[in-house]
Amino acid sequence: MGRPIVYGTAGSTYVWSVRLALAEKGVAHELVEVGFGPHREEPHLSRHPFAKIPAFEHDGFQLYETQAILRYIDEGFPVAPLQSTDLHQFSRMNQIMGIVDAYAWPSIAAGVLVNRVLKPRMGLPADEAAISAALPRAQLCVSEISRLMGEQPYLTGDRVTLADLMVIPLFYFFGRVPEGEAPLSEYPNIRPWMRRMEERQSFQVTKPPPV
Ligand SMILES: N[C@@H](CCC(=O)N[C@@H](CS)C(=O)NCC(=O)O)C(=O)O
Repeated sequence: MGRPIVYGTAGSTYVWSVRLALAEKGVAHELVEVGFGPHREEPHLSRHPFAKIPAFEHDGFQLYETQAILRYIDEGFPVAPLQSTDLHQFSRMNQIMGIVDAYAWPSIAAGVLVNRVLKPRMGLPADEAAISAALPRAQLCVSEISRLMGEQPYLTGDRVTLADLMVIPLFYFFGRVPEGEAPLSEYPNIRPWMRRMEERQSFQVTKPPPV
């Protein structure tokens, strides 16, 4: 089998989740740089007609949508499984992955991080109203993920699953802006879980370079 190709940029939370999954499996991959912004030009549009990142390719098989890519990686490289066979843990993982797509990414990434981090980097003003509007939902995401995790070392049990890999990039970046400081520290299980994730080799080898 050839090396998977990930199209995107290291600082994208979704791209990072895909790279984390590959690293957890010990699968080397190629990262082909496709930056932020509307990727509407070819050849990216052929890989991802919705003009987002990541796109993924393995042995000529092309795929987009992070959840689909993550499951492909876990099923395609069976070593070190990232999905539990326990029905409750498996369902909790799927629930948290759904929370990321429906609520956490739109509030934490699109609402807070894009305005607090990305726009200023591009010389654009932050939309403070958008940040304020996104914060209650971002805080709810943290509290709900904390509640679902409970006393377990990882989000759905004793082992890292795809849910942990979808959440950690968002919480890591959220922890680096003033708005994320209080919500992430409010729940006793969240910071220790983040530290556990950040200590993993997969995190260390995929961590985006500081900009
Ligand atoms: N549903 C997509 C969402 C991907 C997504 O929103 N990616 C962001 C970067 S983290 C993006 O491409 N943003 C650029 C844009 O919206 O133009 C997935 O699960 O992969």
